Amino acid sequence: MTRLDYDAAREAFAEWGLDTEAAMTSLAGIPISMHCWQGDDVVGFEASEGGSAGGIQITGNYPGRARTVAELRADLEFAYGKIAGNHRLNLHASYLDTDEKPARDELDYSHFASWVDWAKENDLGLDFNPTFFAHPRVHENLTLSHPDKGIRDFWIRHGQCCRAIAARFGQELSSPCVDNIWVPDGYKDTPVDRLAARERLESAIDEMLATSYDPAHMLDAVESKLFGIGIEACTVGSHEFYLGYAIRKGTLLCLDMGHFHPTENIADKLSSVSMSVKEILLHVSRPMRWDSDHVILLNDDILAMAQELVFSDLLGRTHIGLDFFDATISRTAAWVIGTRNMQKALLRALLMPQEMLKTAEQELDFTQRFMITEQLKDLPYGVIWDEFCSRNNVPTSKALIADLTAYQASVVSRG
Ligand code: RNT
Ligand code: ZN
Repeated sequence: MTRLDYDAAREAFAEWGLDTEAAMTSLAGIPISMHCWQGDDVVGFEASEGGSAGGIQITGNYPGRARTVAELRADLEFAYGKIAGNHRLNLHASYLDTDEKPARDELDYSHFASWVDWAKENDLGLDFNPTFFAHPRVHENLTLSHPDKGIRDFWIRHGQCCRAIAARFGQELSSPCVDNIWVPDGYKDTPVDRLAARERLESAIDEMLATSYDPAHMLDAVESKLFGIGIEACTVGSHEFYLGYAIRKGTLLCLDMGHFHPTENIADKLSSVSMSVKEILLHVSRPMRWDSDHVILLNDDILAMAQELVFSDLLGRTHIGLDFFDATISRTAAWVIGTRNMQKALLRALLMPQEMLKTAEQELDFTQRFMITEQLKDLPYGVIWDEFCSRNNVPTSKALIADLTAYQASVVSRG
């Protein structure tokens, strides 16, 4: 296939003082935590308990859904093989691999040990999430903030097991495992005692986090949300709730791009939040009118997010996780294209004349800033991307489409 001239492109960037070699090296070192749940529409491998999905909605019935751990791993191996760099897998507790049928509050490392073996074989880090949805003990969309102590305690125990598992993941893989807590708790109609619900949630999380683990093994994160289907009026774990919690208790804060009002600029939040919390977890997603979890495109929202990470020097303390699930297209194509879009956005951010732009702004020369940002858009970013992929032995352009299409054809017969 024709490849455009990298040397000419490198020169075009050099004229702006930009080093494409350094940018490619930086990009190769940025791990992205790919979420397991795009591979099977958030179904998981429990001897299915069912119950409330907690406001998460998956639509579509595209053929090829991974139905077993082996199928999911095969799909993941294919996907990672098309993505340059060493990355991570973000597992949910519902993706256990065992012949036993442990209840959610009986999970232990043995139920997930094969994932660690697999992660080692594939040179991947692991992140983890307790699963507070799709279970009969999610009652009236409430878990950790339920008025019934028995229900709260069940979910506290679940969270505790998951932290122990996550810490072991981090220890085994010598890389901290982010354990992200998201609960669906909320109300369809306007509650009258939001404070009581939030106080219950806070003390439940406090209890869950009471055991401390070595941060070299495990990092706790908390994820806020604005609303979900069936939880329109109030989410107990709102943004303000968890922002305050993370600041006071020293946890990571997870910002999911779908969990705010659709017109809010999530990229804008990073610098502010970074002044008060040590580390951030991102759930890069694409809401469409609501928290719809569409696959991420290389669009303005993602570019803005990547630019903030680079310009505010936040890559060292931000864990980039993805959170989308679309069952109307090939699930492996969604993983590969979505993850590569995140990388493409980072590459563009790494190839912007930061100092030039910051100086213009500092001098209140908004005309310069405007002219520069718009002229940059004509630079041959695609050529650098192709070079990056080629050096990392992953395909681009029509060759990538051919590979994704062929793999999808190979899984189409799954029932
Ligand atoms: C739900 C949250 C949460 C989930 C995953 C599956 O609204 O975004 O992160 O998507 O835990
Ligand atoms: Zn999320």
